[in-house]
Order: sequence, then C-alpha cells, then structure tokens
Amino acid sequence: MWLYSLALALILLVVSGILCDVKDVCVGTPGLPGTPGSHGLPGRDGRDGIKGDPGPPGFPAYLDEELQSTLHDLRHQILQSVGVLSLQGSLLKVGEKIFSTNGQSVNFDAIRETCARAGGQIAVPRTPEENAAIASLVKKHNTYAYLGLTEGTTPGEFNDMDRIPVNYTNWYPGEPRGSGKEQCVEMYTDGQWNDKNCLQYRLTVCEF
Ligand code: MAN
Ligand code: CA
Repeated sequence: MWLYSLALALILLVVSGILCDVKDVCVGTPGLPGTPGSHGLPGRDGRDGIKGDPGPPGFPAYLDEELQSTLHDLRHQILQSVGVLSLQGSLLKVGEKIFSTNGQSVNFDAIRETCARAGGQIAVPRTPEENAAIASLVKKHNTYAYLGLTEGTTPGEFNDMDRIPVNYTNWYPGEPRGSGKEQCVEMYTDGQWNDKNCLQYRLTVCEF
C-alpha cells in the first residue's frame, strides 16, 4: 500500500511540473518568452560589384536607319521653320549666318544683352553680302543700327566683340573720325558705317 502511495505522489509531482531532485531547490514552470527586441541600425554599404559584361557591338550611324530617319525629319522641320520665318521677314539667312531684329532701338550695351539672351550676338558684317542683309533691315525700319564693333586702344582701329581687328569694313567717306571719342559703329540706311558714341538708341540686329 505504501508503495502505491509513493507512486501516486510521484505521478502527481510530475503532472504538476514541480518534479525535482532531492538535492535541488524546487522551481516553477519557465515563464513565457519575452517580446522580440526592436530592429538594429542599418548596416554599411557593401563593396562595388564586379564589372558587367560588355554591351553588344555598335555600328556606324549611317547604317542606323532609325537615326537617319530622325535626322531627316529634323532637317525637314528646321528648313520648314526657316522658310516660314524668312517669308515673314523675321530672319535673313546669308550663308551659314542668320540675321534678325526685334525692331527695337536701344543703346549698344542693351543690344548686346538682348542678342546674348536670345542665344546670338550683336551683328557684325564680315562680307558685302552680310552688310547688305543688315542694311536691308536698317532700311526697312528706317533707323540706324549699331554693329558689333568697338574702337581698340589705337584710335581709328575697330575690333569685333572678341577684340579681333576686322578685315571687312564699309566706312562712309571720311569716317572713322571720332579718334577715340566715338567708340561704337552705326550703320546708315545705305549700309555705310560711321563711328559714333555708344549711348544713342539704335536698331537691335543680332546674328545667329
Ligand atoms: C556727327 C556724328 C559723327 C559723324 C559726323 C559726320 O558729328 O555723327 O560721328 O562723324 O556727324 O559729319
Ligand atoms: Ca563718326
């Protein structure tokens, strides 16, 4: 009977989870796990990867049909635009150069600024054809224009906006005679040039 009681006591101890050795202090069931900790800070960047494989071989642009067709379309559209603007008298094409005016008369510095803002420069005739083109704008607006020329350190010597002396000139007989006192150049309605002070209101003519 006592053996039966011992076995029953053991079973009860096992079931209640407080079975323990005679030497040990009896402990309860382990507690539930805690909630997970918060995430740590991100790690540093890794090293660069290995170089990729070379791309497919290219071929000359003239064999690229899509590129050629795009260039053809662009050329066509530019020629259309230049044609329309020429017809409207908004621009004058002379060789590679385009001259244009906004019809406004302002001083020399203001002309330079307006032309620069438009992506061009104050017009400088380099040939008789270019001079005639600018003169046609001057005649049309019946106002003198300033040209992109200024007097150098030597009186009577006129340079372009890069301070380079010019080859072509079309001075009115007797000009330039400002000898250091007239540092700009105006174009008369007949296309001839006169050195003049830079503070008059003259037609804005730009080249592109
Ligand atoms: C005025 C100015 C000068 C010009 C003479 C020509 O004095 O326009 O620049 O040289 O006229 O007579
Ligand atoms: Ca003069």
